[in-house]
Amino acid sequence: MENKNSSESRGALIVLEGLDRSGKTSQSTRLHSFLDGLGYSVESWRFPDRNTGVGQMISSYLANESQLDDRAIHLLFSANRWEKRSLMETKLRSGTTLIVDRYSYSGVAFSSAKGLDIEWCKAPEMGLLAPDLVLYLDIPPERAAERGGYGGERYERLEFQRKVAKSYQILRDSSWKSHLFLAVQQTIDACCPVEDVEKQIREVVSDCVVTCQKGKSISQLWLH
Ligand code: DGP
Repeated sequence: MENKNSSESRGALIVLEGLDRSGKTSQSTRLHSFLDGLGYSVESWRFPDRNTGVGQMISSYLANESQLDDRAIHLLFSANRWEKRSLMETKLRSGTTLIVDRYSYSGVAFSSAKGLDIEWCKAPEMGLLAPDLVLYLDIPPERAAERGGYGGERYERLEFQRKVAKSYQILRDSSWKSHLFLAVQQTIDACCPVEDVEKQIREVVSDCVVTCQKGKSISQLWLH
């Protein structure tokens, strides 16, 4: 988006990223209650959104009920985000803060962990809304695997999660830094007790929400 409505008060787009079992879902819930308690309009979203037709194809792939080419599933995950883009923008402009459990960074990290070229993986994500804050819940793959075990979906294997962790690291080293002016990226040590992680998250999120409420333009992902 250009600079129109640049000073308009709006909700913040906050993304939580990390390996499977890094604690994103519990922290999203806690953050939601915190912001709600402060009187903000807030919604919790997650990707993949398994409720849409595309989401159901993704869900069946993750459950190993269907087989798809690596590039085809990559594009489906991306399409699943594109089909929610317009609603996402409407919500933000109406003042609702969105806490989003996984976004384009998962898209790139998981697919590039399979060996797909990182730039190829980023391409279909270009033009989606850029988050105002990306929180990476940092946890070693081995620690994540110890947390009550994996649920048995396609990617929930230690060896693969190690590759995903490396991909996230590459993204954080290059791509994330290159758009730091669009989104603040924070790495949160997810090995700490859950209350400590929650406290760290509250601190950075509060600043971000206030900034967006005062007025901040909405940017697009990876177009610069
Ligand atoms: P979740 O519902 O957060 O447990 O995610 C389901 C699985 O799908 C999880 O292993 C992470 C993976 N995943 C999430 N988003 C994407 C994506 O855009 N692309 C790929 N390849 N995998 C993804």
